[in-house]
Amino acid sequence: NCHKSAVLWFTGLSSAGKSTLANAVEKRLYEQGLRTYLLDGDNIRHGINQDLGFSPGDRKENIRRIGELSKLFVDAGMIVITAFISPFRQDRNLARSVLEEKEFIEVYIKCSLDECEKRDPKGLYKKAKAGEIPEFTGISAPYEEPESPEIIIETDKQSITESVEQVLHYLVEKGYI
Ligand code: GGZ
Repeated sequence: NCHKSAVLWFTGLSSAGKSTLANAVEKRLYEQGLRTYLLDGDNIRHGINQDLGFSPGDRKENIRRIGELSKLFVDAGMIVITAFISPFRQDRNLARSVLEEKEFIEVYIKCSLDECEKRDPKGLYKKAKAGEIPEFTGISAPYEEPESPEIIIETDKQSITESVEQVLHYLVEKGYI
C-alpha cells in the first residue's frame, strides 16, 4: 500500500456536492487500505476555526489554517481530502504554495448556481436571498472559479459513482495509488 501522500483540495459552491463526494472518495480509498484524513466543516469550523466567520478576512484565515493543517497530514504520510468552499483563488493558491507541486490536487466541484439553489438541502440559499445570511457565497459573496484545476467534476451532469471513479482514476493514472 505504498502511496504518495497528497491533498485532494475540493472547492465549489455550497450544495455543489463537496462533502458527499469527499466522503465517497474517502470511503473508497479506505477500503483499499490507504491512510486518509478528511478535513471538513464538522471537524474544522467547529473546532480549531470556531473563532472564524464568513467575512473575506475570516475565510482567508480559515483556508490558510486548513492549508497548513493539510501540510502536516501530508508530511505524516496521509492522503488528505479537504471540503471547503474556498472561494478565493489567491487563498487556494496560498494553500497550494505551502505544499510540494505534486502534493496539491485541486478538484473543482462544479455545479451551476441554479442547480445549487434547487438542491439547497439546508435552505441556506433561500435564507440568503431573503437577506437573512449576509455574505453568502454565490448570492452576496463571490466565488472565483479555479483557472486550472487538476480535476473538474460536474455534479449537475455526472453521477456520484462516475465522479468517484474520475478521482480514483486520476490518482491511479498519476501514480499516487
Ligand atoms: C457560505 C456559509 C455561510 C456564508 C454559513 N457563505 O452548505 P454548508 O453550509 O454545509 O456549507 C457552507 C459552509 C461553508 O464553510 P466553508 O468553511 O467551506 O467556507 S469558506 O471556505 O468560504 O471559508 C454553509 C455554511 O458554511 N455557511 N454561512 N455566509 N457558506
